Amino acid sequence: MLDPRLYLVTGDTRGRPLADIVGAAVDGGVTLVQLREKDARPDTLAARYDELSIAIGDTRVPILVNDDADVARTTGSAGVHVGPDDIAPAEARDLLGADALIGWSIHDLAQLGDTENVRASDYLAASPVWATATKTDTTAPLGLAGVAALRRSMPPHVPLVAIGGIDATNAADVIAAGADGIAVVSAICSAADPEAAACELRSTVDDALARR
Ligand code: 3NM
Repeated sequence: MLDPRLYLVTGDTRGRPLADIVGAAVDGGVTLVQLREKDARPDTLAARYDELSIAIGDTRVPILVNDDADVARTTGSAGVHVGPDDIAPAEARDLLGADALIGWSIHDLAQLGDTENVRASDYLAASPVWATATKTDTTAPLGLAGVAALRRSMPPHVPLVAIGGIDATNAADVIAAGADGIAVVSAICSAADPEAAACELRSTVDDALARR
């Protein structure tokens, strides 16, 4: 079952072991994890997946792999998240099967016209909401109005997560704009206390969802 409320995408951990950060974040309330290591070779990515899988134990929090559907398949991960430079969601679905979780980055309203790939996706990720130092080669920021416009134009049953520049100070605004969850890198990976950061974000999201 996909719970998109608090989605941790892995990134710079300030020198701390990634598995420790992810384990702590899941203890703090993360509901979904994406292993994202842009320059890693497939075997390194697979080894990292195994570490994360051990770190989250029997919590059943799904771990998706960024970009690499082959690593997602060989590791037995929950699925894959793909963007514009990767294979399409429909292709990932063919490769990974009906039970896999497939996420797709959405950068503008026009992309929603690609109904085959929208249909193949379990969630869409509005990206980026705001400019972020974590990833600078993004498309133009959507802002809250862009998130709201995507939500209005999407199939209602498809969850929308929002990514890019989100932290505890603006997470509630993103949910109020129509996102069903937030995806963050630095707000957790760079936090001095990742478990506490996840806990704060999760309660902020839950409160904002309850107010809708
Ligand atoms: N994808 P932070 S922005 C991984 O726009 C990623 O597609 C983006 O990092 C996109 O939470 C982003 O530190 C990084 O702002 C988000």
